[in-house]
Amino acid sequence: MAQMTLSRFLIEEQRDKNVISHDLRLLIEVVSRACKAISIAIGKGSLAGVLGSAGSDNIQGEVQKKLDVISNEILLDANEWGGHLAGMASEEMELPHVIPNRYPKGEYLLLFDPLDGSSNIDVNVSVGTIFSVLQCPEGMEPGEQAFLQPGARQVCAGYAVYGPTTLLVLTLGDGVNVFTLDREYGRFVMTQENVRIPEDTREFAINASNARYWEPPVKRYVDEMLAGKDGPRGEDFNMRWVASMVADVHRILSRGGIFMYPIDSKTRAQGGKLRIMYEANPMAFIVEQAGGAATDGRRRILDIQPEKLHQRVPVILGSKNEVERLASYHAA
Ligand code: AHM
Ligand code: MG
Repeated sequence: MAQMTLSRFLIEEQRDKNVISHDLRLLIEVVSRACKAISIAIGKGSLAGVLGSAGSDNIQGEVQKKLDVISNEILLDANEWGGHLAGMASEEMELPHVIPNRYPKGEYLLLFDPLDGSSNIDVNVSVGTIFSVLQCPEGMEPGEQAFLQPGARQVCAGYAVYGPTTLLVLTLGDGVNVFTLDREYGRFVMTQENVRIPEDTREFAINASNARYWEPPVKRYVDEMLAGKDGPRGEDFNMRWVASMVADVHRILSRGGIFMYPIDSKTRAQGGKLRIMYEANPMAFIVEQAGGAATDGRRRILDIQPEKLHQRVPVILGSKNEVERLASYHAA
């Protein structure tokens, strides 16, 4: 059979299965093209002078890397003229981006973290783009309020991971598929269909340097894993932490695992570390669609009603049985 390119896949989802609208197909095509452009910019690295910091801070007070700014611009430029969007919001911008009046407007809202894990960029470790798509509520202006919908309302979510290969992982709410960038032809080709996350795992991901700040349930859970064969779990566990959420989540999608950025006394005042709208929600949607689970410890992430665009949230996601075990420690 001919290769299943992303374009063909999307056309069939629209025309044959009626899973997506014409405009949503266009939106995903445009986002995938932007991810290709980001992949090319990242791939040039020092040769194009794109590494290092941009000399500015973003709304979260974090230092912006040149590639954070470049990736944000690429996504904005690619998406504003197509007529498929009502508005866009990004980790790198305080307020939603207004579609200029000279362009037509559509019904979708696009949210993104243009370059997640960008602190890894200068050391040549995998980074990625995370995106989430919502519908703009009818009759509502695409200001901040329109974006504040629980993750369960997402109509599409995905991420690109710029690693040894560039991958695009996508869900339309009907399973998860993985597409690999064929650099010679410049197109994404489906390389994994309907990915499933194993329900059990012996691998965990957490920034252990925060251990002294953790809450008792997280401390208990990690201590039990660290005790290995001799502890209550009766088996050994392995730890992996890339510090790029996309890379860590992609490993979990590929072979199982549990990812944790829980609430702790260091991040309590700000509500957690990761952002709900363009990090936790899209990843939670993908993970659930692949048979995994995602919680903040006490609530399903996708059920949380966000109150602010840049709101943070604790995140625990991955292999179902492990996520449920840690949630049960929170409930105990
Ligand atoms: P970023 O969006 O500014 O890159 O921050 C998010 C990143 C995640 O990719 C990763 O999981 C986490 O922050 C890393 O945190 P830490 O610095 O504690 O290892
Ligand atoms: Mg991020």
